[in-house]
Amino acid sequence: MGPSPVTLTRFILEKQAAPPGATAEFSALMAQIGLVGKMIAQVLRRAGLVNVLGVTGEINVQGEAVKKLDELANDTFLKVFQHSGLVCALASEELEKPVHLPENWPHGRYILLFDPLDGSSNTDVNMPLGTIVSVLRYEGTGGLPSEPELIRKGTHQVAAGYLMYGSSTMLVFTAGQGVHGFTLDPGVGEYLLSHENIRMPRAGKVYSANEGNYHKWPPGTRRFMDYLKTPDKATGRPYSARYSGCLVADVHRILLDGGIYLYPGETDKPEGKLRLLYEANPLAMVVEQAGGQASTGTLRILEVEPKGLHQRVPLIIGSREEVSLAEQFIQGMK
Ligand code: AHM
Ligand code: MG
Repeated sequence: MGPSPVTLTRFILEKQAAPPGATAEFSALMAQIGLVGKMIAQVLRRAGLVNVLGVTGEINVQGEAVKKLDELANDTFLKVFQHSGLVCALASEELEKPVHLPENWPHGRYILLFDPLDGSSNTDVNMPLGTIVSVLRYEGTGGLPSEPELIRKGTHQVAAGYLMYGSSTMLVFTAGQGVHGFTLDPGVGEYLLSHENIRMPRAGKVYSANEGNYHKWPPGTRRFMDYLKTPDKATGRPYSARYSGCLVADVHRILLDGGIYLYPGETDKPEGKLRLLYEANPLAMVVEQAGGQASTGTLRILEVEPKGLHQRVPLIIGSREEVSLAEQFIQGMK
């Protein structure tokens, strides 16, 4: 018989893998995030059978067509958290404004900023999807946080993580003491520790980017891409291309195997596509905690001063060597 399985809750309680001074509360929060993941995964497994594919007909705050599954994932978050007594504010990619939690409802100190369903273009084609969560703690006295109080630099996150709906469902998170991965065992309905203390390789052999946009990229970004593809035995080039259309899945591969993911700024759209507060910041915290790096090309992601809830940012994330090299190309030093 092997060692007894370690559940998410047991791990957080025993290893103190929580922000300082908050073990029990944080373990309850993570269990509820896990529950959201189980509920979304349950629907995704049967998606082609239960009329949840396609669009709702709505356009969201980002100007994107809302998929039925985007709406369903967002509603799942709200159902699980609104009355949980664990949070004092919720904000989502799918909602223009933070969710209003009436004063007379139970509240906790946590603020969750989330992308309920990442990789929405994959919904109807049975490809990987994810959920991304950024966790802040409200330190204000009295009342509930106002919208500007949710718009904090990434360095203020107390925890961050993602769920990945791939061939297995996984929950990967950090509370500032390393990155830990759990795999959902559907038979027992529990997340079991499968990847303790993930460390990213210093360099990898994979790049992940939507190269269809190559001609929209500024010259430094194009030169970096050309470099990755130029054969050179000494440095092990060319790199292999892997791009799923789901940020979580692409970053997950890189977290485990090394390499670089880029959604850079474009000449006519320097802010890029991805959102700072609930996509770039949480993944940057995870990747940094595993020994990697995340940059806009000129600035550490976690140091970007946010101005709005749905602000976009160029994202270059992955192993230290490739991200540093990308910065040198983008800044014109190479
Ligand atoms: P979404 O949150 O609306 O799904 O958008 C984010 C997604 C990322 O998961 C993915 O890496 C990227 O957008 C794909 O964009 P593109 O189709 O332009 O390559
Ligand atoms: Mg997304």
